[in-house]
Amino acid sequence: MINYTLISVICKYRKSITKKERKFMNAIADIVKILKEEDNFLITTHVRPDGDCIGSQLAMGLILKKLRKRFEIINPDPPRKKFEFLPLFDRIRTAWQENELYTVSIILDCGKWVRVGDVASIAQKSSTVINIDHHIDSQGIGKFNYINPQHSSTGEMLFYVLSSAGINLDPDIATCLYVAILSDTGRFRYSNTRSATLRVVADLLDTGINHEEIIGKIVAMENPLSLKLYSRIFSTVQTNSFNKIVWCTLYNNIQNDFLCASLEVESDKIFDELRTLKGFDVYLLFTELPENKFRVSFRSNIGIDVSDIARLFGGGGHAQACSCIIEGNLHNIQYNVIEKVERLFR
Ligand SMILES: [Mn+2]
Repeated sequence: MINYTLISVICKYRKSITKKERKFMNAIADIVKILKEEDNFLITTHVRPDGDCIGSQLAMGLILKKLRKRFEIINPDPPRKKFEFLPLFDRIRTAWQENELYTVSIILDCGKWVRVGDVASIAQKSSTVINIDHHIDSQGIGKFNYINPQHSSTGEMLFYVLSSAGINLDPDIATCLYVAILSDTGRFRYSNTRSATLRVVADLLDTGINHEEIIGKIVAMENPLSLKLYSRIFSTVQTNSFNKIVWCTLYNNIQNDFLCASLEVESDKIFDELRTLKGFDVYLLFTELPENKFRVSFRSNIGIDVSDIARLFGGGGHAQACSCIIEGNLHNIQYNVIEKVERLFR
């Protein structure tokens, strides 16, 4: 049985642990105690769930299943169809009754009630709330919080939780955690990929899961029209005057032209391509929303924190990946946002 607890990973290279690391280990121990002692759990996550949300939730579901606990997975928004190969995927609900009551609510990959969307109203009724998250602006909304922005993903954090609980890592759980980590590290290309991340990943692969097959399912495009859609989006590419900031705009008319094919636009796919441009450090996507609003998604290279700008406009997220929604005219929004980003280079 693989048993890498947080302490065994740290102490592989150091004799002693820091006060902060001790705090994390205590947090994990408290959460494990609740998982083992309580019953009737709600597992939820943030709006517009990504691969880390879904992978982490399903892994948590599998952990609770092994502990013979009752649980429900309820999300504010539906998961992407590409994750349907994951175990327990069919258990994800996006509809609920307001009178549903759970003893313990587990909020994963999200550290703010507003980000839990409408599910917050049932989650807040639980007598115990557990919050596991790695976002830098996490508020620790639970009675029990395991919040550590040093980790690549919530999936990576759950590895330590299940390890501490003495739960056997099996291929099903490993697949879910692998998808979670793959998603948040951009398949190990982002700066949040640390040695500890890869050590966890090595253990996941040791369960016999197929790396190539899983990656294939994550990056797959099911419809050839998707390529046309992405090429339309890439045709909007613009750069700032000193070539450090590059952005695309997803106009409503592009989205409408492909409505009948019900294609999903994944911002990560757009950023994957933008990031291949040499010399640039900040990547933006402006998505036109109803009611004269635009979502601005930010990505940046290590050393450039764009999250303050997202927060300035009422959004949030990580230093290198965040977003906000701004109302108004696209030209003004782009001018304002790019002017703020350019200041980071002065
Ligand atoms: Mn995450």
